[in-house]
Amino acid sequence: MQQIPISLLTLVAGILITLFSIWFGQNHGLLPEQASVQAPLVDGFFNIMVTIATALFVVVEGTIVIFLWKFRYRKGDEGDGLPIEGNLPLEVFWTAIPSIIVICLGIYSVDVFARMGGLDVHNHTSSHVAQVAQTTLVSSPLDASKTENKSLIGIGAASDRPNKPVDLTVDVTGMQFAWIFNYPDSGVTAGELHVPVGAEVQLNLSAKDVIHSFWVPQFRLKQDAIPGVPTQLRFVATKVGTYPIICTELCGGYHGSMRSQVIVHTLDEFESWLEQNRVAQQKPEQVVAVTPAELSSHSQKM
Ligand SMILES: [Cu+2]
Repeated sequence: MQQIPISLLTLVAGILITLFSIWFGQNHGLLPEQASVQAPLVDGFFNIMVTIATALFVVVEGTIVIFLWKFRYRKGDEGDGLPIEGNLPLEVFWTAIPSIIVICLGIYSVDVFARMGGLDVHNHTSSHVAQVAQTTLVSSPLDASKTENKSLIGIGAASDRPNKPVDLTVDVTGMQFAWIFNYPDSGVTAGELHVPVGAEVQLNLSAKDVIHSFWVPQFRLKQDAIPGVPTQLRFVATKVGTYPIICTELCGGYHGSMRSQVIVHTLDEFESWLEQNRVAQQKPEQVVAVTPAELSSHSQKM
């Protein structure tokens, strides 16, 4: 029987490994569900890395196993192994391939970052004359001064929606060991983040004591909250549901318990939640301040 040429075996193995890696890259099941418009972008990048890593793993580990078997000790073989020294073409080859892969991944990652809005961080707070905000409270100088955020760090408008106004602004404060969410347009403060599905949400992040990091795995978004340095995070939630908010910067002894939740509502649900909390949290002084003239003079002192 004739032997199968080694080049043909290599070709078939290459095709099988490629097909398996592509399949595994799409079906690894390592990530939680996608719940923001940014999530598919991040996952596309992650899946490509998993595909490449799978192929490398199978090739390297497979070669080790095959060679362990093929060049195993045979009875009576007491001689030395072949003295093999460097192989320049081979070394150039195995240096060039990873270099090209890493450069391509670098370019792709910057592209994903840009499409998520990482390169377009502006102060959008002036433009939040949005549907959601309108239903809650009249804009006032007090609100404007509160939402002032000159941050140029974070995630801004996604590149396919560069001029889309922000529908909802939330001031997020990180402190040892809790997140506080303040809705400047309605004066509501909460320990959990409530947002309407499909709305362009901007979080203005700050920290009271040490660096914290705001992370929602299902959104694939993460942003540091830094004392004295305002940061921002814009996102659009795509799925109604409750997702964890995790502090992902080691911030002290109870860092592990610094967790909250983001509740993504339908727009109707969100509006009734906001209205309920606005009424519940309204103090007598604030009721007096509804007169626009008084509001502007008071806001100077604050
Ligand atoms: Cu923290």
